[in-house]
Amino acid sequence: MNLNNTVAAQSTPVGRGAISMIRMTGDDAIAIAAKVFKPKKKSLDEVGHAKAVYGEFFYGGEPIDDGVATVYRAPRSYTGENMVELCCHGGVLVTGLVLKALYEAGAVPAEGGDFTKRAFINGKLRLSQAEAIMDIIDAESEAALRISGASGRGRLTDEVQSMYDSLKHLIAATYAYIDYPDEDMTDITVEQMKEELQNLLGRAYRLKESRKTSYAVCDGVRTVICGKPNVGKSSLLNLFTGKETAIVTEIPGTTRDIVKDSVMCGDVKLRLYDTAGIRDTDDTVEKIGVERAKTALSEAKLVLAVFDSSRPKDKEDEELVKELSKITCPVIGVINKSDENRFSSDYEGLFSHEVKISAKTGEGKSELEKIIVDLFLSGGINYDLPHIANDRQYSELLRFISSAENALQTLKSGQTQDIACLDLEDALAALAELDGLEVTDDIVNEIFTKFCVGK
Ligand SMILES: Nc1nc2c(ncn2[C@@H]2O[C@H](COP(=O)(O)OP(=O)(O)O)[C@@H](O)[C@H]2O)c(=O)[nH]1
Ligand SMILES: [Mg+2]
Repeated sequence: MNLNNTVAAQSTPVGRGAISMIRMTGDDAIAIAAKVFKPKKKSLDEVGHAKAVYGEFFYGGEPIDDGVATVYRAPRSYTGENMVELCCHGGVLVTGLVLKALYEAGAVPAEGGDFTKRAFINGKLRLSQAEAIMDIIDAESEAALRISGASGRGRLTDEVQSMYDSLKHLIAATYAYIDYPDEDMTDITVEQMKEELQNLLGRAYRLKESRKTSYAVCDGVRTVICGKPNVGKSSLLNLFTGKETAIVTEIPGTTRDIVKDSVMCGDVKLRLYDTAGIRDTDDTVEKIGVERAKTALSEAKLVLAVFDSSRPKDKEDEELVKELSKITCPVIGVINKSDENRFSSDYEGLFSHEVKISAKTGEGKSELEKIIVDLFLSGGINYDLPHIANDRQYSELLRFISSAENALQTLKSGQTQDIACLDLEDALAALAELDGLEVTDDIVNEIFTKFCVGK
């Protein structure tokens, strides 16, 4: 990426609003802004770091609006470069003209994530902090916000850096043993090395656990509602969402396409998939729906298997139970229509978790929510601990764990340390990549393209 140019973009959502904010970063940010924005009293060049001034915007030599400019000076700004934030009135036309004036004065349009990418490249942020900014924007619950907020402030960075430093120290000691096997060159013994490695692995296992929490709270659990037709799957979806998300009728086979929505269940975010009732059918459209339901089941992280307790269990129910026995994720038996319950005993004991519920009256909903929260956040959320936020970080962590375990095994079996060293080096590289100490351009680009323009 070219860091020599100065980029500008609208940071507030595009559309009519009270105020628009346009951001600019780069060497010439202040000089370019000075051509478009004239403060009432002094020139923009004289404005100090993190100071705001009132003034007028010009396009083609004519004043077009009035507003505020805030100046940030390198290296203390968000990006580490000179930056200006311009606030004008939030009209689509006026914002567009201010931007156009900036482009004509020498700025180029910023791409998604350019500001944060520059902050990362200029060493103002680590990769996990940059990723956390995206998660803060996307947070849908206070719990999600608290987890990403802590990472944004460097909670994960601090942990990874501290593990990195310890491991580096270990590697240096290992090299000293290799180079001077007969001399007492280091302050740590092989025994202490094993202990330290065990300690680092303990910290890594805790980080591994933390991904379960961030997955449940921030990403959301892919939850598939399944069952034969007419048992109340769509009614259950609607009970969760609190609105008529899916069509409910007494006609079997109403739902064909998968109907999706996200809801909070305590601090657990559920990404609900309401599916077509699984049954043998000659209806072409319904058949496709049943296929989609089966595919959704294979990708589920939680299954709500719904049964109709107003009717006796039949062959279709039994086939579903058989089908679900092959699934590895948790399955909760949802024994529905408790308001008309005559046959609920038919459905008891089919799964390790079950609940009697009425999607019609809402009875039993809180028990179902409790089961889900216990499954995914059993010990509650410890906000003091660092959290792994995404699959990219997680895969580097797993690489660290596997290499560090190999190294420990090598030391324990009494093999020479140069063998352990190869694994230790790989474990170190995994930590470096986890938080972007060393990371390829491709990965950086991939991460930042997911960002909004102007962030
Ligand atoms: N009495 C009673 N009827 C229900 C309940 N849940 C759903 N129903 C009814 O069962 C029928 C099928 O519901 P629906 O949600 O469309 O089932 P789906 O085919 O599994 O999605 C509708 O007539 C619903 O009103 C319940 O808890 N109690
Ligand atoms: Mg339905």
